[in-house]
Amino acid sequence: MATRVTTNKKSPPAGGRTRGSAGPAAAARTPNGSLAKSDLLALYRYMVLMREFEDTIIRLYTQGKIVGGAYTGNGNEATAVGSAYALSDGDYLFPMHRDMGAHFVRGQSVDNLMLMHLARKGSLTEGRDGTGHYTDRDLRIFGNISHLGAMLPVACGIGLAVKLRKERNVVMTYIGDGGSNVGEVHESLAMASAMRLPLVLVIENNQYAYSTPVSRQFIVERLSSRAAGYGIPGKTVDGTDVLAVYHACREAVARARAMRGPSIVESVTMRMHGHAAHDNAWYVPPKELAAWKRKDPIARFEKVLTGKGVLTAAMKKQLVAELRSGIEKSAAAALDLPYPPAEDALRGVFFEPPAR
Ligand SMILES: Cc1ncc(C[n+]2csc(CCOP(=O)(O)OP(=O)(O)O)c2C)c(N)n1
Ligand SMILES: [Mg+2]
Repeated sequence: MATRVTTNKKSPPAGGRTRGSAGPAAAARTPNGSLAKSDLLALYRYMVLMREFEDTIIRLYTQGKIVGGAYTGNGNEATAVGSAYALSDGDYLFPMHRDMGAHFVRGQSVDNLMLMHLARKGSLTEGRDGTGHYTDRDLRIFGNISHLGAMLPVACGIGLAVKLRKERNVVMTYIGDGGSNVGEVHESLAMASAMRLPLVLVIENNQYAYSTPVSRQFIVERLSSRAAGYGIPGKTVDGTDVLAVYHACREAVARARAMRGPSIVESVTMRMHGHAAHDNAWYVPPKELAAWKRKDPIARFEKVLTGKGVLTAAMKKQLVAELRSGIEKSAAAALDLPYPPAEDALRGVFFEPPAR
């Protein structure tokens, strides 16, 4: 496996396949990690893309075109995008179910993610799964499986491989406030810290684990304070502020790349929808939701960009129209494709001896 460390970013896709294209941010990054205007616009674009894509997923679900669950990261756009943007080409991403924007930042196409959600033939799992549970080895994206925390030991394994091969890549992974309590998270952090693995764990504290509020999950003030138990840095950031997330993750990534070991970044935000499309979140007090609505990550970043003169109302309108049309085309094309044949469902599950 070749070592690849560059600061190239993929072009934010409007829909369609965009693999391998270097984005406007490619050469603009300064060594201290400060962001050029093109980076700011790229971050904004990825966040809007995530919101637009997921709004479409919810619509397709309510139309009965997506079977199973439909999970979205409304409220998590700054966390998903800001964190993944701190990575470089050749790094590894282990996203969770609220991190659609991170897939896009790492170069995944709208088409591929649409095919995944619609479980159509030709999707990355050949239609066997209707969410983001896939692996794309080319892009070094290792998607989550249902069992919370189960991918953390796998992320550690990749980190160990990177270290043994003397590569300089970083593994970024995520866990929710609820998932942060499972045993594998502790086991993985114990191993990663003792072995100084190049791991960044983003804890997405979005106030709820399904219907359980954080007040009933733990009594520490900050989940990042748990880092002390592993002797590693832990930082808490405002998860509705994409720049705060980016800078905290960038620091953690730099530490990991220097083989100084793992870090925890706790990103505090709100899950603005129910657990999934089937859950109307009746248990969330309306006042709590309303307070977080005022901190919408996209609206918040829009204000920053408008204030800096980087974004205008006309640019925003054009961007949204362009992204929507790309997503619509992608959905229409995927809906035209068949489901995979039923007899294919078990393929790739059990060992298949080579044909004689
Ligand atoms: C080990 C395990 N326990 C329980 C579940 C069922 N489950 C799926 S998502 C979820 C809530 C997760 O909450 P959190 O980790 O805070 O992430 P969020 O959905 O809020 O982003 C639960 C309980 C599971 N998938 N895996
Ligand atoms: Mg949660």
